[in-house]
Amino acid sequence: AAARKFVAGGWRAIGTGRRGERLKKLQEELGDSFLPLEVDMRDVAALERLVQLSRPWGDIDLLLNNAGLAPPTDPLPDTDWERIETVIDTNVTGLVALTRALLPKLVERKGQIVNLSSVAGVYPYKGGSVYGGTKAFVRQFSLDLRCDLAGTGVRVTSVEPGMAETEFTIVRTGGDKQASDKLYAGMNPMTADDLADLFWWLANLPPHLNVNTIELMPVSQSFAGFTVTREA
Ligand code: 8X3
Repeated sequence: AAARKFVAGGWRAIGTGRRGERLKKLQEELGDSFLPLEVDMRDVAALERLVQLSRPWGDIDLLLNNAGLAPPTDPLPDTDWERIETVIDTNVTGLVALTRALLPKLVERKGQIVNLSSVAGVYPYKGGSVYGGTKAFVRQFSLDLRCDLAGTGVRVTSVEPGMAETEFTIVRTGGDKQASDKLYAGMNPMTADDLADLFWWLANLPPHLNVNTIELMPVSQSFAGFTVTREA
């Protein structure tokens, strides 16, 4: 959705992901303004090679760190280590590695970094320990990065969305489309396009403005308070 939005607005966009076929399809739709790159966020060496991109693709004005996923909401001891590791490698290690690799280019262009955190990084919920932990990392990483970037003109924002109906829950549940449909049924969740509009807004703010964090939810999602346990 973000690639569509930015290309429609006259930008060039590089789309990275593991599923090359999908990226190729998007290129057929978007044309020469879109460069598909098959990359796995868990492959740090491949991320570091992105710095070799030549012009015009190597002139990077905006890094949208969107890749991320959640493990199932099972209690921690019941969750496979492999799934936990994939989440940490993608949401934390991959995001830091890619940001680190592209920073010199972003500094050169006085660019912008938009990191996808989550409301789960601020508000705890049952089964969210690893996911929420990674997203709290993304939020704090974004804020601290601003200290390193003082004087460079590079902007950094932590975007913290609540429920958006994308593939997020299908991935979290290990491919259970019915569970995903049930979760979002009748609650009017945010969409990928809502988020793309937000990214577009952030990218078009005057260069002297930095939105540090921005949190958004669908109106139908709110808070459930604390759990209190009592002795019988
Ligand atoms: C996911 C947000 O509210 O679906 O980042 O857990 S929520």
